[in-house]
Amino acid sequence: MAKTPKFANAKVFAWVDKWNKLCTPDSIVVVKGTKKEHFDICEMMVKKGQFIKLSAKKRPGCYLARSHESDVARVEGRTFICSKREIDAGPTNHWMDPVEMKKKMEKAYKGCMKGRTMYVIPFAMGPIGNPITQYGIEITDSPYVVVNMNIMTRTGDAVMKHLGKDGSFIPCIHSVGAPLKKGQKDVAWPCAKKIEDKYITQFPEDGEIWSFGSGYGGNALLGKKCFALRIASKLAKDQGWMAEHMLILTLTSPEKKQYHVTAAFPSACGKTNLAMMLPKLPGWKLQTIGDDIAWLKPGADGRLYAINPENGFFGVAPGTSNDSNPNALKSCKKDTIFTNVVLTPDGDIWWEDMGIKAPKEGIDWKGNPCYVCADDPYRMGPKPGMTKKEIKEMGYVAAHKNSRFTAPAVNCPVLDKDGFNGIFKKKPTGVPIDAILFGGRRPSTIPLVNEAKSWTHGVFMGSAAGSEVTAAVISDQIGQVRRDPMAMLPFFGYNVCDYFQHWLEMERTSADATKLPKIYFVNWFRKTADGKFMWPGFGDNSRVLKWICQRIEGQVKANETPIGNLPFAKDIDLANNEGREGFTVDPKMLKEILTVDVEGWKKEIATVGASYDEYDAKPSKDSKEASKTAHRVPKALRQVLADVTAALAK
Ligand code: OXD
Ligand code: MN
Repeated sequence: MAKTPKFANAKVFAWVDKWNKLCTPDSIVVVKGTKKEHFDICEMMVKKGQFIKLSAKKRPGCYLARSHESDVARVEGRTFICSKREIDAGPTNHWMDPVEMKKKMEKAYKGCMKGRTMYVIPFAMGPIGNPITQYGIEITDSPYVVVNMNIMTRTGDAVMKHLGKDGSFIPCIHSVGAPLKKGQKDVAWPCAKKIEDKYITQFPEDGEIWSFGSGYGGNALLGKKCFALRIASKLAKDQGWMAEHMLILTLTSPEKKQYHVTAAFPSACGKTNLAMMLPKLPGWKLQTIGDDIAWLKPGADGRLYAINPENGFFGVAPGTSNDSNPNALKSCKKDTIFTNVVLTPDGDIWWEDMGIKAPKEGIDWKGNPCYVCADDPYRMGPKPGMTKKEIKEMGYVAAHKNSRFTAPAVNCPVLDKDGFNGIFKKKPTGVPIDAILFGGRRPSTIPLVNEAKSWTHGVFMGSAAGSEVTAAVISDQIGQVRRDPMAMLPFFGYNVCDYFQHWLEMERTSADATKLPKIYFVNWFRKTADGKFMWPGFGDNSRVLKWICQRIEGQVKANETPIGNLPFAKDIDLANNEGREGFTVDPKMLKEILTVDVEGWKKEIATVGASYDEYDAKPSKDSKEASKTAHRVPKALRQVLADVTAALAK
């Protein structure tokens, strides 16, 4: 067994020592966070066949990993919120008694790091020293996790120094769950092969994260979903702030006025694209602060101030192209880790809908050869000369649908450096938020943009969000619409009803509720009956952002409808409405996506009501508790539901 290293912070020592004794690794490395250490680990993985080094000319500092076929996305079915009482995990989470879960998992962890190195990663979620920032210590036996954490969070000595002797942190333990016998050769992607052997467990009352059996991003990079959303949402509720699945962007008008906007869309619904968008509207400038997570704290002036707790982008690769997101492509030009994309013969990478012609041949995400399609130079198939139709019928993709790039935020050409560093007007406050957007992939009914009539109405809108399930999760429901309140369904660290109440509380407890952000619901994904997108999306979304800014300034009137305030079509600026077919706004379609589809909305509202009923009714061991007002959908939201239902019936 390795000797537990010395740490100035006694709690860090105790955490590492506990897991050293249980997991019995061969050695222990405390991550320093230097560039040299990062690339030494990458090169060590190349030697072991776990990374492929990409061309130093085309992709300097970049590597490719291929995961095991069972380990390609988050595993919601194996994700647990282990609060003491089931009712506190709520109806949307899997729950197990924390004592039982710890016992069960400790059995799995016993000896699980044999033959491996245990890495201790001190990390910060947010700029070190910022008052909104939180800290963590992740123990892991996965070097893939170490180098991804180096990109996605601020790691190493600076964090340890900041923690000092008694600084507090969220303790995290992760193992791929694949010990090695003496002399046994490691595999390219160690993990527990059976889904039921994987556990992604949050203990909200202890503030601990235990993850076992998966090496994939959201299951293993514990700073991200487990900490920055699940554990942080509970901390935020207890302490009066918010941890949300939101991008943060800075928008500057031609008059040089700055706005800060957050947007909550479900996984793989275009947060990264909006966060880095090139506005089509002349004179407007957009900069990125974050693409996935926002932590928002109320300021003394009543405004909400936000930081991006992350340090990089863990973006979905397929579909990222020079059309959809040139800034994301630039962000992964160097020092990036790619997972499950295609390797080209010249040491570069490729994926579907990259807007770049496929190489004649390559190696697909499973490590098998793949070949350019016979009748579409932008597709690849598993055999030479296959047609697009044949490839589609097989359901074959050369890059996995949830293949990813892990790119440092500093690579982003439009990064708002001050905002990213949590600085506003030279102070480390985070940036004040002017508007909050909710959204999802909705082919019908939901208009292009809809403004909430009040904070409570906005909370209702968020609670009613729904979206098609995407490949970001292992699921048999991909493509079906599911309710995904505030895009947080997989990430609530506590009862969804209490979470709604917490949102409402933000208004009640605000120092000046008139300064809270305005709330909008957007939908870029409306389709015609024959499946064509009705709105071009991407850079054209700047037209919607402009309308939102004008509403904030009180410069334009809105169409006050039963579902909220919609723009008049004439107020959507169509300047520079040029582009390829499908990338221009069709004024007829615009009118349609700004019209309330009353019959569609009646159905929509009925399903929202059904989701509320489900949240209220789900029986639990502590259902008696649930009969009180706590842990039930707040009355104020039920009231909005009733009001909208009545208004639609008129
Ligand atoms: C992500 C996700 O990886 O939401 O950001 O799944
Ligand atoms: Mn996400």
